[in-house]
Amino acid sequence: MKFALVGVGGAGCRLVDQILQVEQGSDRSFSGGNVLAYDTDKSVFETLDAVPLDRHVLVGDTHEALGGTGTDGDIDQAAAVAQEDRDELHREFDKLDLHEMDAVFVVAGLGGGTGGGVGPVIVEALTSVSELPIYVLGVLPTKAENGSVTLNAARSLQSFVTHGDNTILFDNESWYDEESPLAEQYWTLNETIAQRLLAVFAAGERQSADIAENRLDTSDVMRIMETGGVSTLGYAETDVHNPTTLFQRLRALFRNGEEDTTDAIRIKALVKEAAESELTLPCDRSSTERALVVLSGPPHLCSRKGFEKARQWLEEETDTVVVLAGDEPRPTADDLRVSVLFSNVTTVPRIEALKEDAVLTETS
Ligand SMILES: Nc1nc2c(ncn2[C@@H]2O[C@H](COP(=O)(O)OP(=O)(O)OP(=O)(O)O)[C@@H](O)[C@H]2O)c(=O)[nH]1
Ligand SMILES: [Mg+2]
Repeated sequence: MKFALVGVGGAGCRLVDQILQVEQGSDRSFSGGNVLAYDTDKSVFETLDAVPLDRHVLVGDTHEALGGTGTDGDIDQAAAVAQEDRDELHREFDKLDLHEMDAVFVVAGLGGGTGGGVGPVIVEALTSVSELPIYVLGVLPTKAENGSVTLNAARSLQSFVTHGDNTILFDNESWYDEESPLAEQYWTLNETIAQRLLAVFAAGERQSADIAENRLDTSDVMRIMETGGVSTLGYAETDVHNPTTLFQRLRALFRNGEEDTTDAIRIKALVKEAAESELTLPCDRSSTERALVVLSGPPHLCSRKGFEKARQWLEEETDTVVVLAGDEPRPTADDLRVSVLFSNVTTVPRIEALKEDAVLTETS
């Protein structure tokens, strides 16, 4: 899938930069450089390595209260400034070649003043100028952050889900290490987020792609995402032996049914591992509306039989009839990777807790 990336606020800009770095270091082309980075704090732009200068958009610098130094968590002020400067913010969309894209990802930290306040305004604006699905990649804060961060996250989550076509969440709380400061872990956390997002949404965008047996179509991914609501990603990988000599390849090609069955069992086990892995947003998997499985690895392992078994298992496990699967063959790979997207999950303890904490903060 081809998608434009629009980062908003510190977390959003850093994540877009991280994803772009991965793209530039790979043989994939998914954003093709169609990126924008919006922030009210100009110091963030200095920390970006991959997003080019002409894509840095400073928001609200002419407003006295902001002046290019950020909102300090003030979500209302950020939203008001974004509404006022709407036309200027929209003009930047012209830099994106949206005709070449399948979707747009707006990326933001939901607890931030800028991410949570300016982010939804940008999502809304994009939906009004483009027919493309506008997806959100959002980061939830940790419990240890102050009350206003929680309140921002609870409020902005509601706006993002209302205006965006689907919101994929990553929960810092379940991924960060309490023993060290959160900000020191941003890079590691962002690496995980980028890896998981790209394993699903950039599959099939390899320039030297082989013909896949069960090709993952962009329309399949979009169909899964069509549910709206909140979504989460799982991932698992394992090392495999990839036959590289001609003899080994021929043997793999003409192998008997027994080996095929072994592969099918392996694939099913790995899909199970991915589905039961720590999700970007922990949830009750059976509350998902639709699911997608992406298998990436040596072509001989992307067997149809394995796929069907894995798909059936997931169908039973999540109690949903809409489970799609696709593969991404990587001829020289010596690992097998499985990614799972659970779309529109509705039993999410972290979101319930966030809402309760927000009510407590508001009333205290
Ligand atoms: N995973 C991850 N989380 C981040 C990162 N930066 C910030 N966060 C989280 O996102 C929340 C919002 O932080 P920022 O994105 O810096 O805030 P902002 O959108 O710039 O908003 P203001 O600075 O308040 O105007 C924080 O409370 C953290 O929980 C990051 O790089 N990675
Ligand atoms: Mg900031």
